[in-house]
Amino acid sequence: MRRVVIAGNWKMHKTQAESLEFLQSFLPLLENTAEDREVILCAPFTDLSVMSKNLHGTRVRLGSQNVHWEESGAFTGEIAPSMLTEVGVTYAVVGHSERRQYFGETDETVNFRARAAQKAGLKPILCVGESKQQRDAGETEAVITQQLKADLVGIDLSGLVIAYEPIWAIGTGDTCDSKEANRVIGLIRSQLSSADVPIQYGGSVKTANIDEIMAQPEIDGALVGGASLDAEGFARIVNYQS
Ligand code: G2H
Repeated sequence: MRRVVIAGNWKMHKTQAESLEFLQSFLPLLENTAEDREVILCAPFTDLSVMSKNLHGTRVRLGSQNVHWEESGAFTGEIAPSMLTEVGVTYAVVGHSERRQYFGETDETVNFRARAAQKAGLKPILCVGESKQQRDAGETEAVITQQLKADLVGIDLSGLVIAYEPIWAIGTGDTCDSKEANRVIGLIRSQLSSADVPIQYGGSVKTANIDEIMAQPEIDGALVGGASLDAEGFARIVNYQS
């Protein structure tokens, strides 16, 4: 039985004060959430410590939005795995398309980050997905196959979550058709040597489409950006109707 994993990716949103305000509204809304749903908030680095204190004893796990592969050193602007585990972080997003697109991440650096995360006891949420141009050229399968091959070198699949995020559906309101997302996620699963890896869909997930997305048999959860910023909205997503 695969796990259901719903993660909010706040990107560059929310100060510490705003993150605490969110939790105050959000946590009570999880009282009746099905036991088998894992709930994660991937917050900006500056929020993690204070959030961790406020999440103690709750079911919500914390995630970072990136992690470096070295433990320390002259890497301005980066964060080490142990700095994250020390403040109670459990998950680390790696290879988000915004990192690949705007910050020069390659499959090689994504793989370094994922491996270092696992070595430190963090669980990577590895993002893969094709661009509009690649989709239009019929390259979706080839692109994803190549990403998986390179990103998963040396990775222990038992501690991994994968997020399929078609780049053209991110933050655009242009959600990938749920059946198509299901198809690609099935393809991703067929390339893994373990059948147990939770695979999420990400890209304009919102309250209006979460039930349909989660009804798809291959989809084990969601990585939610914009719609995770509002406590009531994200709680509705976590409490999707199955
Ligand atoms: C995709 C997603 C979260 P959004 O990046 O990772 O963002 O839901 O805003 O499309």
